Amino acid sequence: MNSKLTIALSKGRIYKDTVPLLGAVGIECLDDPETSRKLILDTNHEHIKIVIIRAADVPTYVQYGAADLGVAGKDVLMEHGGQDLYEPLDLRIARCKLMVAGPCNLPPDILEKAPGKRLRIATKYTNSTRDYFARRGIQVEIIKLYGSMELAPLVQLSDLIVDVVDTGNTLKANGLEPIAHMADISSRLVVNKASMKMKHRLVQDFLTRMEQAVGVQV
Ligand code: PRT
Ligand code: MG
Repeated sequence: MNSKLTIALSKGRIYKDTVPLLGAVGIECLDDPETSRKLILDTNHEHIKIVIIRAADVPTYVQYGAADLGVAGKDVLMEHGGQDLYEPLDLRIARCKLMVAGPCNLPPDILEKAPGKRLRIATKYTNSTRDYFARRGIQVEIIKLYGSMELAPLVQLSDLIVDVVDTGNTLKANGLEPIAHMADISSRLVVNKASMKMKHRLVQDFLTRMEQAVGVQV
């Protein structure tokens, strides 16, 4: 039986919030991704490695089995579609909300009242945005961006944006406000389907201990 485990994490929020949970199950990183340039990090367990990748790439690495496990935001998982992944555990970290937002001076019923033209929406969450508006029968034009969505309405690139919001300070600082709540977001532990079968004992043991760590955390 293959007894190695690879866990995919992204730098920043997710790494910062996952480290205490891993610590609670006895796994410690021997390198700090914020200061090291290494992309494969050793841990205090010879057979457990951590790979550091972009947040949006975590589901892809786990889907293809390049990592057995990963931690990804629900926003990223909804966008990916979740093919070939199990999503067994809500880690309740990196919480935020996926929201439609726009300039503060817009009429509050902007979404219900068709403004006579298609609303333009700038976002990196194109799939979630398309689904959300299609389910409500609202015609929109979606403009794909890779970041700094808050800028788009300020320079008339779009009428609205769809983005994750935590404190709302970034919206406020740019004269924007939330218009509709699309989903509550937190990060999930995802597992490759083949790893779940082939490394069942190892993965199941890890999951059980992580579940306990999450229980203690809340
Ligand atoms: O940054 P990079 O382009 O590499 O990738 P990423 O933005 O996908 O990664 P990262 O690390 O920024 O976010 C990882 C995950 O954290 C996301 O997929 C979400 O699930 C979750 N998360 C939680 C957030 C936030 N809170 C959050 N506030 N992701 C992003 N933000 C952004 C927000 O969009 C705003 O621009 O942070 C900014 C500050 O937010 P406010 O509302 O507190 O001002
Ligand atoms: Mg970011």
